[in-house]
Amino acid sequence: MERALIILKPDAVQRGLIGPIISRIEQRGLKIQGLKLMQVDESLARKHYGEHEGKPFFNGLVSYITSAPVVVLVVAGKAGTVEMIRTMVGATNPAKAAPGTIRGDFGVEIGRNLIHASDSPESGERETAIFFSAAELIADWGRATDAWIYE
Ligand code: D4T
Repeated sequence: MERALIILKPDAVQRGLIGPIISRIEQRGLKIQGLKLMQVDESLARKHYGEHEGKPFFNGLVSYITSAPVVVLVVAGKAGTVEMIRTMVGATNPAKAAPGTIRGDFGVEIGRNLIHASDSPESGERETAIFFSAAELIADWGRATDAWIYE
């Protein structure tokens, strides 16, 4: 199993897109291991986006992600799941994201790109540990449909 941290950013929450976006994840057959509504503070935002510190869009990115509540999820599946989720999310710039992707169906501009998803299994583990305590995660719950999703 591998897992990704997903953030439904403030624009997704404000626009009432929590349900439609989470539906896509559920309908795909992926398993949710953690889920909560939270306010990201500046220090958490700077930690999460540390690789972008110093870039021209960094301050805007921090103020965007801290501007209103977000929904964070941990989503798991067999090997290849993190890449599958990135494909579902679409290109960073919604203006260039393919139709059928989350950003390509719901967004128009890079500074309001609705969703974050970890870019590798390693990032998935690192980011999960930043946003969730062990007690907030249920890693191994059995799902009645598992045998109908995985052979
Ligand atoms: P996140 O990290 O939010 O899932 O987005 P991506 O993984 O798809 O893209 P990223 O890390 O390269 O960028 C992080 C975040 O910064 C915003 N951004 C990025 C921006 O506002 N202007 C830019 O020029 C870039 C490259 C959008 C996503």
